[in-house]
Amino acid sequence: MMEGLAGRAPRLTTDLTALEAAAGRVMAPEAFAYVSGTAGSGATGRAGRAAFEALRLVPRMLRGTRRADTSVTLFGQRLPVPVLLAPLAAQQVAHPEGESATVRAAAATGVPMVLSTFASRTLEEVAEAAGGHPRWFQLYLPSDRAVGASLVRRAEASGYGAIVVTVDATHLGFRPAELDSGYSPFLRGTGIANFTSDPVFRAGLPADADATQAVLRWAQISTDPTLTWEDLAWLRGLTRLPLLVKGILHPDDARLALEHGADGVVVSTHGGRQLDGSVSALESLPAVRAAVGSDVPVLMDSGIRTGSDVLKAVALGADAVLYGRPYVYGLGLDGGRGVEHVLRCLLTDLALALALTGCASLADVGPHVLANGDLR
Ligand code: FMN
Repeated sequence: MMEGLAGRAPRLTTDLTALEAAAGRVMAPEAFAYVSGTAGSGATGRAGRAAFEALRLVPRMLRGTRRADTSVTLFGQRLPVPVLLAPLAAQQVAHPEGESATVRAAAATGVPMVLSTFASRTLEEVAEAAGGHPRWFQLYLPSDRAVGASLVRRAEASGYGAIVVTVDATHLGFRPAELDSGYSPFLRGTGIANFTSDPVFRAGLPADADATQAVLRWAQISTDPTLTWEDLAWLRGLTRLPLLVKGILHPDDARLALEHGADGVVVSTHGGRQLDGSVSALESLPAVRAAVGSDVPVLMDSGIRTGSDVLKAVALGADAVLYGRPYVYGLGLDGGRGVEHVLRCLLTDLALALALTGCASLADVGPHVLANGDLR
């Protein structure tokens, strides 16, 4: 970030609105529509941003902090920042290297990656590209449970540090931008690599199955609208890895997740891609935190764009956040270098936001950093 002061402009803009617009100019129109799209009227996507913008931080002065400590410990693992990359499917729509480029950028910045079940690279390929860098595996539990169990076993064998089971997309949201373009990366075979490489999935196909048959089988079994909390308990029995449930918005669902074996929850609207007109994740966060108590890890996503947003989420009870679309725009613009650029911007911005609110570390962040109309 000193380069700007040295008179060198960055290759990519540091302004996220401009970055999204630039990605829209270079990515294939249908790919950009897939990544940027939201459900229905877009109300949930807008509410996600509005919730952050409605909160105000109160700057504090002369605390003598040279550089704030942004580290956090989750499941016994120390992370340099309270940020992980959100699982975003089918990243080859943005760049041919897809998730392999993303994870290398994640490793360069110290930010762990949560890899989607519907990644365009296999979880083993991404593990190799990651080296020893920490990463978690996001699971959509397939209706063919044997395939689900196989995915979990492979994630364990490849060194993924947690399973994040996503529960808010057992029915896919109504997404006009995707519907109107008539485009699905998956139906073109992008985003099903973890299935076509899976021995249990392949055993369910005829020996001479072609790519179309694999896609059709994937479409039949890859998700399950009949899932219940008992299935979560079953999943709990499969693995000793930390288990998080992603897509929680009601405090009772957070309690149910813990009762059925979860170790943590992710408060999320799926980036506004599921229920149109939903409560925002940030609005739900304090109630979810209160429901699970202070010791259970609570993460959140949907609408995080700046360092101040991360701070606001932490102030309302999040231990860490998942960062979504902007890094895929970086990937579309400049591959792994673009992802790294976007992450470095966020991390610099977060360190500054901490310092400017007078916090020496994340432990100092609480509701008091937010203006509540009473500054006495
Ligand atoms: N969430 C999952 O749990 N699994 C996925 O495979 C997945 N794929 C996504 C693909 C795209 C293109 C987008 C935009 C989101 C996806 N999500 C998925 C949701 C993200 O993990 C995250 O909740 C969301 O992007 C956060 O919102 P934001 O990007 O506006 O910050």
